[in-house]
Amino acid sequence: MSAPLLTSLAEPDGDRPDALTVAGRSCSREALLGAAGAVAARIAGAPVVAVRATPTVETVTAVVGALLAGVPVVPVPPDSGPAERDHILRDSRAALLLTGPQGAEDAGREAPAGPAAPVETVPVDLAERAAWTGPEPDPKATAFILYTSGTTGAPKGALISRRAVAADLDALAEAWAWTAEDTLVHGLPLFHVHGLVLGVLGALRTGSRLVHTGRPTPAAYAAAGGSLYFGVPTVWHRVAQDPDAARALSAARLLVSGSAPLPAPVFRDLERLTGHRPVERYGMTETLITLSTRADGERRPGYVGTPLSGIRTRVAAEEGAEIGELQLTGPTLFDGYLGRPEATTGSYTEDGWFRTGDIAAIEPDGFHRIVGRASTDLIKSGGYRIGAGEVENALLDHPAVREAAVVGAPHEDLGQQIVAYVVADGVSEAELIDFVAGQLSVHKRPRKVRFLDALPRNAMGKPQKKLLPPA
Ligand code: MCA
Ligand code: AMP
Repeated sequence: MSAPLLTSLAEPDGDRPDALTVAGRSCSREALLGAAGAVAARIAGAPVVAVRATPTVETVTAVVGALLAGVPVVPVPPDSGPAERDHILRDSRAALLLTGPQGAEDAGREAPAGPAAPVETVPVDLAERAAWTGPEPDPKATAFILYTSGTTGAPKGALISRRAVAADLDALAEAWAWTAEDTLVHGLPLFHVHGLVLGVLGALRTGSRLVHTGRPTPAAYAAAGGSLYFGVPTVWHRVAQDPDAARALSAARLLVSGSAPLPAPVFRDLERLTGHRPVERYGMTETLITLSTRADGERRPGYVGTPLSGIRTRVAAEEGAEIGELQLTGPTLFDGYLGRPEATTGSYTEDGWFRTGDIAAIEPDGFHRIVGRASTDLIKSGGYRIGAGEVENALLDHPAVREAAVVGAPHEDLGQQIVAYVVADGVSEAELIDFVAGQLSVHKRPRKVRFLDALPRNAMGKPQKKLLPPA
């Protein structure tokens, strides 16, 4: 029989009532396992299940239940509008959508309209308990289908296997000396690799306590009293702007940044205020985390360290150049994009290395530096990956918009902010921002809209984003 993916649940610690805390609600591992067992019994045999990924104990229970039963999980961003949610549900063919109790989880948020795709909504009830006795699923089976943006078109579903998750979490535990003695704290969304795979499954595999703060605010991080903290650079920038909150993190063991480049000034501010040089690590939905600095090693501003155990990297540089596309292989790589064999093939070189699309350099001592992305049409804003094409298509769905070009403009807090250039009549900036926020996830909305008489185009009629006026 294979080893369990969620090691710590095999021997739940019933005496620790706060093994898991999400947005102020706690439960023991035993309670989590019981409630997840009831979910597993309810959905066993389904080909795939969607989870409305609010930051709640119910979401964790739903994900754990699906993993127990060996049913692949499709996390759905809780604020996604009809266009994005429908695409995810239809493309993944999820017939079941697990949700928390409506109301409690949506406090202060407008209730979204029911899903238009043909799915049955299954509420997760934490009071239900069942002992799950099914066998540990095949490590080669899919754990997650994670929807992620490309440069054009709608997001693609990356197939992440159970063994890739296990390999990545074990490599990270080794690099960060992450053990059951740790208390992990973060407040990241539960529909991406960072918050869900590392931030939830990592705790359940290593056995560390988890405090999910609901939102990743500096005050909540300061109050949580953890030993290990995860954040995207925007979160660390906000912590560094709040010296009292930052100083409260001095007692931690390790501060970890990832999902986007950590600006060197933020690295230095954190060191000055907390006494910690943050660990920076690099990853992608398709590869999980592949490079990191280490708990017992040097941490250098601007560098993402060395390959994790089992990962090999190379830089495909032009003759004489030191920078080029970062390519990699290893046990953490995905199994392709659901239903898109051509996109899957296109993401590998002929000799089988994954093409990250990131431009990198490798120093003689093996430290990696991410220089930027090959395509300007993939935007990173607040640590979220957003395809310019998806936002352009959403804008073009508005009846008043005739042309649209979307770019990521440098932004001190978000890294990049989404700026839309449109040719449109009789519509305001606020209306277009709300329109995109309503169709896609809220974080995909442009923060600024600029109105032009025409988009700059070349002789072939192709829009020239480089010639757009400054944001
Ligand atoms: C604002 N809001 C609106 C609108 N404007 N709602 C509807 N329509 C509008 N026009 C509301 C939002 O719903 C939200 O409400 C509130 O305003 C604040 O939203 P926003 O301003 O967008 O938040 P922010 O402050 O800019 O968010 C910063 C953040 C966030 C918290 C750092 O960007 C974040 O969570 N980033 C994490 C991304 C991440 O985890 N990436 C990992 C990808 P309310 O407050 O009610 O919600 S995995 C990855 O990259 C790889 C594998 C790796 O290496 O990790
Ligand atoms: P996603 O697929 O949302 O997981 O985004 C992956 C992308 O995030 C990578 O291709 C990089 O462009 C970026 N990224 C993640 N971590 C880092 C980092 N530490 N430094 C620079 N870029 C990063």
